[in-house]
Amino acid sequence: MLFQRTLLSLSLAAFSVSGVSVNAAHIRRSPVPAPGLAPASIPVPASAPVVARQAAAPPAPPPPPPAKCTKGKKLKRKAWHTLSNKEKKDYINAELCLLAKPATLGLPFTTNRFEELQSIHQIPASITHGVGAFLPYHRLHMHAHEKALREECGYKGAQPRYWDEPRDAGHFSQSDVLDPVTGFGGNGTGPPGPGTGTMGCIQDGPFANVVDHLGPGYRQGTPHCIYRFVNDTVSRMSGQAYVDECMAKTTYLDFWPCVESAPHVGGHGGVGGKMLDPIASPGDPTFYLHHTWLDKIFWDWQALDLPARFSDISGRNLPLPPGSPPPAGNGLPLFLPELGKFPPLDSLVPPADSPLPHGDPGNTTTLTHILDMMGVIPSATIADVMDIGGPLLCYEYV
Ligand SMILES: *[C@@H]1O[C@H](CO)[C@@H](O)[C@H](O)[C@H]1NC(C)=O
Ligand SMILES: *[C@@H]1O[C@H](CO)[C@@H](O)[C@H](O)[C@H]1NC(C)=O
Ligand SMILES: *[C@@H]1O[C@H](CO)[C@@H](O)[C@H](O)[C@H]1NC(C)=O
Ligand SMILES: [Cu+2]
Repeated sequence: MLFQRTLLSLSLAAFSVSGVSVNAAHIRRSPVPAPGLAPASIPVPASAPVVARQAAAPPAPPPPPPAKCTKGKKLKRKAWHTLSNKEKKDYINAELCLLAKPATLGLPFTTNRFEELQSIHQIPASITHGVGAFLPYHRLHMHAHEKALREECGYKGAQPRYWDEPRDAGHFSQSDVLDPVTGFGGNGTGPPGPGTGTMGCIQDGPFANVVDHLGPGYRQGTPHCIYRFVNDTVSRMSGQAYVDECMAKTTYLDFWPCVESAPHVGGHGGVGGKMLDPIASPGDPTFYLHHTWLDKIFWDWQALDLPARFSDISGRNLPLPPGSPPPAGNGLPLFLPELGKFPPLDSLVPPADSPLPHGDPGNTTTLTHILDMMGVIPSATIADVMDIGGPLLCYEYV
């Protein structure tokens, strides 16, 4: 039991922070102002080129407010297994299109649009996991991915489909999601690629030849394949009993750690490999199906008590130190993936210039907390994403 607890806290605290400091370049890039919170430590270059550019150019007009979300405009997010083969193909082709589009934002070591979406998960990972912003951050990240598929790759379908994981819990290896023909390819049965340790590269499906430049962990610039290590036992933690355990929580403070532990780890560890990398896992496109399912759980929970749960947000802003005790469960067994072999533990230490949270008055996550999308889409506050039927997001689960 002690062993299991240590592992769970590792799997959660893989995200833990040690010695973060403000990344000034990253904050300057943020289009959302943080009133009164601009860190005094941002270095001003001697030649002050930023100031000079600002003086020459007229101030940019504020972006127009998002249009009202009406019932007819809501994008309908459906479960993957309910799609026709044509719908599945359209989604996968749009993902391949993101992989083929060049990167333009200057995010380190990114070569394409898909990696830019991965990068905005990797860079701030220490302030988006093990903290109150975990669910709102991933909600906006799913939306950024959806917007890119639709607006840049001609995807017409209603957005990131979700993986109805309780249906496949305990037998992920048989899931439609991992189908080699109509899905994302199967287990990593091939030889390990360079920099992947012992994890096998995926051999079939549309993503078998993808080369990813981000990860393991916070490492960058080490090209590798998508590797997987499907573990059906670990996938049991995506089962309905684990979801129900979270749905019964009555406050966000109890709800988010519940979701972040069993159902979250069930999907990441059930697929394994790249997906088990808490920092760089968006390098496996199944990440978006998994986190869209977690977002549905978040919304289903909010919908149990509206309007109160449009504003129920809390939690710490910085994760607990590694080795801290995991959140208390209610006795459901945990089937934790074997950690330590992959990703290498030293790749999970955040770099010293990792961003710090901003937008909150203190150390607790609030509605004014800023979710920084680093230029992939405009940044937003947690308040902006609490209602999936609000003007910014405008989608529903069907
Ligand atoms: C996935 O592949 C690995 C070997 O690469 C194997 O050890 C593991 O059992 C496989 N998973 C399943 C569910 O078959
Ligand atoms: C799958 O995970 C379980 C639970 O951690 C572990 O006991 C088992 O050895 C793993 N299976 C493989 C093939 O690694
Ligand atoms: C936030 O936490 C830091 C580090 O624990 C502490 O130094 C600081 O005083 C706290 N700030 C507030 C407003 O509580
Ligand atoms: Cu994440």
